Amino acid sequence: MQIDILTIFPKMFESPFQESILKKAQEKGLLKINLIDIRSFSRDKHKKVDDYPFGGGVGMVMKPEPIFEAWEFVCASNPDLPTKTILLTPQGRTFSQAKAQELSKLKRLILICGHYEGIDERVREQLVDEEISIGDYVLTGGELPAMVLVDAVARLLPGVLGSEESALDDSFSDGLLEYPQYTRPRVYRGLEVPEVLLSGDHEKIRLWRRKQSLLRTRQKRADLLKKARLSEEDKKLLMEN
Ligand code: 9D3
Repeated sequence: MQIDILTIFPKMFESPFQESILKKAQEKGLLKINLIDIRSFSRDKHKKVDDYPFGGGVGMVMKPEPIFEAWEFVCASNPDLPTKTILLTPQGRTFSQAKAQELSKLKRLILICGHYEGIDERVREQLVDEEISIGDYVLTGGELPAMVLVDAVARLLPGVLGSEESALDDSFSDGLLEYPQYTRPRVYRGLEVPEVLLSGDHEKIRLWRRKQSLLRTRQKRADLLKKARLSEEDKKLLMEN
């Protein structure tokens, strides 16, 4: 997958994309991320990327020309790839695991990070296929949301996660929260690991974990439990408490 990110703050992305799983995905050639500095497409002598809103009002609006030209530049760099252009904006639909799954099937994404009080509407009309928000709270720009989206999508690309950490048994994929995890030591400050996990009885462990997932989800995220499709075994496990 190729992801082109149009931003006025390309440096914000450097560290997050050069660590851990995103770094490995790029090294393995499974993911190519291009950072495009919108400012470098400004023809203005001061490299301006924003201006006052027509009609008056507070704040600044991102100018259309540098964004259009940056977008045309990245499109032309690889014109045959089917492409989806996404604007990160508080006005978008809220991002979700289902959306991450959907986007992970695509060959190429162009992400536009909004800023200031907004972005010239003609960018939305002409370039943008979809608008995405990461939740109902106010951030300073679309950069952190773009990183969130890239992280969530990249880990779903085939080969990015090892079979160990496979995305298949994620919380949110089956709609339940994860069961409690423990590692050594068996007793820490007098606090013991649940006996069943040391029993070696794999069926008993599976049932305990499933039950913990179900109970936790009911306790912490009742909204998720309502949506989850539960087996007869699941229903029985929940009835026990
Ligand atoms: C003046 C009204 N504001 C909307 C609440 C304008 C505004 C605030 C913050 C416009 C842009 C921004 C910067 N935020 C984003 O660009 C953004 C964002 C967010 O703030 N929260 C969650 N998801 C996203 S995606 C992009």
